[in-house]
Amino acid sequence: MNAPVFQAKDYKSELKPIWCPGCGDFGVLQGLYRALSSIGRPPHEVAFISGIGCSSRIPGYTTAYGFNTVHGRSLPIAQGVKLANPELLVVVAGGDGDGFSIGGGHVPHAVRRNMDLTYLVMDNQVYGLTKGQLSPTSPRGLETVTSPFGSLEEPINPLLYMLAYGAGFVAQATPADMPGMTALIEEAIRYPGFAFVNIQSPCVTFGEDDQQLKAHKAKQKSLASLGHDPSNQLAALDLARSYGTELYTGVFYRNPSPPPTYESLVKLRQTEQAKKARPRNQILDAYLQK
Ligand SMILES: Cc1ncc(C[n+]2csc(CCOP(=O)(O)OP(=O)(O)O)c2C)c(N)n1
Ligand code: SF4
Repeated sequence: MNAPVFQAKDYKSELKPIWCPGCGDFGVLQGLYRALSSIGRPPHEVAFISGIGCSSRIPGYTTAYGFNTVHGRSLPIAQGVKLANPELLVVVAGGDGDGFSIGGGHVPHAVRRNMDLTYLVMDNQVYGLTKGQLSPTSPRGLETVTSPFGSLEEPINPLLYMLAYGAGFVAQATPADMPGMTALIEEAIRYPGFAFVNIQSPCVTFGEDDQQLKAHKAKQKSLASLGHDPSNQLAALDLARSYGTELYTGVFYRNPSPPPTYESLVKLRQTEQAKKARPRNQILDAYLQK
């Protein structure tokens, strides 16, 4: 077998991660480097877009283009980047707080618009960067600095959200299974449309305890080993209901007939309009003729 054109180390920047020792995000970053190496796109053809949080530091740790944006706004900015340059491979990364609290309102619109983006959420069930407050995925009863007697709220279910909004690719992974997680990231990136991977990435400092990776290893059940057919959306919805109790890893749903992406429809519209050559399209025509 030929060596990959770009190796994992080619995507690694000189900036040293400042995550706490043992943080799950280290594993996620390694998996990302490896997935990118398998895909083989050069770093300058890749862009990482994130919000704010420990996990949102990822763009700085890669040699790809990167934009560490504002809290909860990674998806709108990533969509702008993709639309401006559809040739870029755009990966969006961030935490459960960034994605499902402050950024939660953007999720359904990003999903229904269906751009070719990969959204990786490092779900650690707390706000890590701001020192361990309750997050939207914190389990009921979790004691945090903002819930010292235990959370009274039901967590949201990111897998069900994404499936219900109509995402074409929905998966879950854990860095406790590095080969499995790497393969899922690669598959999500290759999916031609909006793809979501919920990565159970423990916060060893403010999370439930510092042994979660070990617990994940023992607890995880691969959907493939259960005989799940990822083209079966109803079965995916049913399995996703176990978020928080079971740790299912693998592809919950992959649309067997992916619909056109938003950027491909925009391109089509631009071409049609240019053909009509109405005066109001002069600027667009000039742009297309460049
Ligand atoms: C508008 C705004 N509100 C609040 C904050 C403070 N803040 C920064 S990161 C963060 C939450 C981080 O949690 P999460 O997104 O789950 O990422 P993690 O650090 O756990 O990886 C908050 C509340 C901010 N930076 N900007
Ligand atoms: S606070 Fe938690 S999420 Fe942030 S770097 Fe430390 S272990 Fe990771």
